[in-house]
Amino acid sequence: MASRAKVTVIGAGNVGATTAQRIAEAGLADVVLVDIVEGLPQGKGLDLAEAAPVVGHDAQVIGTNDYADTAGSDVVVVTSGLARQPGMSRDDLLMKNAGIVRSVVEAAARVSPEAILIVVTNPLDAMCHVAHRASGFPRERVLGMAGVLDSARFRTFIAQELGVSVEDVHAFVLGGHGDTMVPLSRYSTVAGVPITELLPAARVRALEERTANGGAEVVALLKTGSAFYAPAASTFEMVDAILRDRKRVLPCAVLLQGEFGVHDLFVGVPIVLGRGGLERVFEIELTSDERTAFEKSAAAVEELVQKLPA
Ligand code: NAI
Ligand code: 2OP
Repeated sequence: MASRAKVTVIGAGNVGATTAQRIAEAGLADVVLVDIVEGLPQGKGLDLAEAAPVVGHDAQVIGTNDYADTAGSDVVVVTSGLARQPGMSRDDLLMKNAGIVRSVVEAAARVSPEAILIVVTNPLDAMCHVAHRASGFPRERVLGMAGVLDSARFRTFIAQELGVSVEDVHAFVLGGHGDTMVPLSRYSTVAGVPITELLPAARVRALEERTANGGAEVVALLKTGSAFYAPAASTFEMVDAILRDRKRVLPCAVLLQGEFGVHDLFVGVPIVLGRGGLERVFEIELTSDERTAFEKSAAAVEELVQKLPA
């Protein structure tokens, strides 16, 4: 009988621990939770393992500070990083998280050379570049999670606006994970009908803007942290698509090599996601306005990437 898959989640904070919980409770894979803080991943890992008899799953969950325990992972999720502190500029955060992502990816890739990496740490698209370089993995095995989350937010707002089930709402948000993200309303549908045919243009615009501010809206409410339930659910969806080879069409940050007219830059686009990771970039036609917005978003990512140390 085949053994369960193994997923390492680096960073046992809000997003990491909640992602570990989802993976284990779905019985999808054994989970190794890693953090730099001693005791934190061990404590959360033990707590999650002790929930198993009640939840009714057999996945193993452990916590560790030692990358040896992560060896042979099928998927490695990177959530380790700092939140922006008062007095810290965006660039300070970029440099600090780049250092963290580089070191954890180097350590994890050394012992799991065949793993697929899912990067979550912000600034997302720039951190994908760091992970790609640090791992030396091919682009098929380095993916960023943001588009699934941003699209989930857009779907939520559309469903609430129209009073319909979220299940019947599909949406695509492309571009970088930031203010310049590109919610594609023309491709966002309720039971196959584009929302541009169901809502006045001003309402569509308002939903797009709320989506682009979705992360900030939660931060403003929480005050001491950022969103983690929807980010963890979105990361889980990617892990599930990979381990169960589902060929899901999901917006993910991937290294574009000419697709959508972009070269050597991680940006969010729809892809076919399966056991091979990025199996195909799912190219769609953009209008000239959509293309302009996408190019602006890609330029914002490029600006951050240029600031990264070589
Ligand atoms: P958190 O602060 O709760 O957890 C971060 C964890 O990383 C902490 O436990 C910390 O000890 C750990 N850590 C720091 N340096 C480390 C190292 N060198 N090795 C191992 N662990 C280390 O933060 P949260 O809420 O879990 O967010 C994590 C990251 O994910 C942040 O950068 C956040 O901005 C980002 N994020 C990205 C989203 C996206 O859509 N891509 C959505 C939500 C969060
Ligand atoms: C979010 O969108 C903080 O990137 C994070 O919630």
